[in-house]
Amino acid sequence: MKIRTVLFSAALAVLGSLTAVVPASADGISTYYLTFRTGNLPNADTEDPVRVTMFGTAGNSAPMQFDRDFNRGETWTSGPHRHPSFGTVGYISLGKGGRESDAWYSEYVDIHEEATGRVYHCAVNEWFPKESLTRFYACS
Ligand SMILES: [Ca+2]
Repeated sequence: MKIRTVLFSAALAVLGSLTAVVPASADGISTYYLTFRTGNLPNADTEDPVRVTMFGTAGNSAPMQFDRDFNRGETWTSGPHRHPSFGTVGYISLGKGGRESDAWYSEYVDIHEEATGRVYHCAVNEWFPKESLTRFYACS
């Protein structure tokens, strides 16, 4: 128990030093825009819901769900989304529901953080099958 407490404190200290170098708005709330690129391939579009959670050095976003038609060859931006800053974005989980049994080809998800001006590129370049599926993708 003692060792766990020490490790936890050390982890908090590391997180604290990481967040200290990331500029955020005065109230600690950041504004994010998410851009989804759907491939220009036959059947690449989907009517199934798409879900994203963003993971950073200081926590993660709430799970977000997008209930809309993602069209073939489309680049679509969602936002603004206001959320407590979670530091430098490292990866996302990207999922697609299976309600409509509609496969989807995602090329990438870009995350624009307004306060820092940073754009994180999360390359996907994969099919999501008809069934519900969630995978993790690195962002840089
Ligand atoms: Ca499709």
